[in-house]
Amino acid sequence: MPRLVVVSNRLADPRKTAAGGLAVALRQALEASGGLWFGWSGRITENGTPGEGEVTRQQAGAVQLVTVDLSREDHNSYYERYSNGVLWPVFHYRLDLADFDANGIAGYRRVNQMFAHKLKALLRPDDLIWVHDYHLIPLAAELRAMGCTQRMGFFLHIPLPPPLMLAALPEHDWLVRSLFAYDLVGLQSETDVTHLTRYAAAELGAEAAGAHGWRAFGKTLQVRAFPIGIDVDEFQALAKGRDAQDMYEQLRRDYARRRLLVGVERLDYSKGLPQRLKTFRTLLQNYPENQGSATLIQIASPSRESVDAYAALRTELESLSGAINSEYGELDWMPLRYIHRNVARKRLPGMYRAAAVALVTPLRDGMNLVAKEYVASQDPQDPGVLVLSRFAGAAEQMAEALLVNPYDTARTAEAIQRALQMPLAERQQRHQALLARIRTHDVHWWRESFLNALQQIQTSEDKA
Ligand code: GDG
Repeated sequence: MPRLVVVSNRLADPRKTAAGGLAVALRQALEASGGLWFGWSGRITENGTPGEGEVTRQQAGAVQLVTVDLSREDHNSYYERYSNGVLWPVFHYRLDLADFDANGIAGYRRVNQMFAHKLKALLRPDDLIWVHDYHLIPLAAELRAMGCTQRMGFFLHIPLPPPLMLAALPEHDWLVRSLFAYDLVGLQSETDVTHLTRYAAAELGAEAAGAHGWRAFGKTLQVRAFPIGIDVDEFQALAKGRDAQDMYEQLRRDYARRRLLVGVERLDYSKGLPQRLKTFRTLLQNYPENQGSATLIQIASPSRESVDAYAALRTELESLSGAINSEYGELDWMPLRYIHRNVARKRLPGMYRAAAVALVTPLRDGMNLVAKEYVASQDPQDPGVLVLSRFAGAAEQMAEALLVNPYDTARTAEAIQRALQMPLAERQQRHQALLARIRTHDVHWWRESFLNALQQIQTSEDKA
């Protein structure tokens, strides 16, 4: 195998055991090829010059970690204003939340150029380059402009919106054109693939070229779905650990006479949290037998707090959870435990296992790994039920979950009620089918399928 070069905005330190499945999977591939992982260091230099950043090199076993610092101005424009203030909302179908006037695009291009420049100096002719996520869409185009002909693949972790919505981005043409500098673009779902290829045909005049191939302005690109998975074995091992067991036993004790529901995510407007809390209130209202019993533990870990839309969401959630608890709470029971803090990863499987129902109801999500983690954590003899939004990429693979429209609070509440009352045999059947699928399509399968597809593409003579 050629040397693998992974580029992502942030690096997960592969030496830390708290790293998640994705970091573990990438580390294994990087170790096997003596690879290089390149990205932002996480450091911001207050008075740094835009477009310049100090490079740090570290060795972690067989893997070389190379990171670049960002100036305050670059961080602000590339990361906050453009990546998180424009691309994230548009790609999650939230044109209303995108700040198109924030002028981050110049910084976005500048940082991609700087990364390309620094990375080029480290590349070998036969490297395999794998770029991750929306922060770095134009990276390959910048590398090609500098004469790099290595094979390059890109994986988008977030959804790709329908063509007309993508076209709302002032820079849509430039952005999608720059994807054609890659040899392979991987997306989370078939829906995303359809959106990108329809956009390319309609807006760029691209034509189909063989299986998965699209050709425009003399360049050929393969576009395919590679739904990301979790490391099922690693997660199940975590579930057997002391921390997860303690969490499980404590929750089972505390809620022995009650039904536990759980939701876990970063506090983000794509995750449908206000709708979820309203749905939970509807459940208590429409099915009053749940009063005094059903308890939702909602973890919303802090995320991107400097972006305005996130601060507003936080206020809305605090007010909603206060209202639900004061309306329905009893002296000995509070319906909602809303926690705006990070929970240790080692404890998560215990919490998942103790919950009769998981609510994974994003308004739009690339994949959603929590849905898969919940399934992996269950006791196959007595599994809980997954209530999953049809708008999560995971829904394409997880049809045995109860699929819901999170905007429809009454019917989602009905689905939750059904989940709470589901007979054991049906729960077992659904869980067995889901577990089998997330096992075959785990994170290792994802990595290997992407890298095999990339390696099989002929070298990129038409790219430079
Ligand atoms: C992007 C895409 C796609 C959450 N809260 C805590 C915590 N988490 C962990 C979960 C899970 C991960 O974070 C979240 O993964 P998701 O897939 O749900 O969502 P994003 O962060 O938005 O990720 C998404 C993913 O990329 C991969 O391609 O699936 O669609 O948006 O692992 O367990 N972990 C800990 N404490 C928390 O409080 N320790």
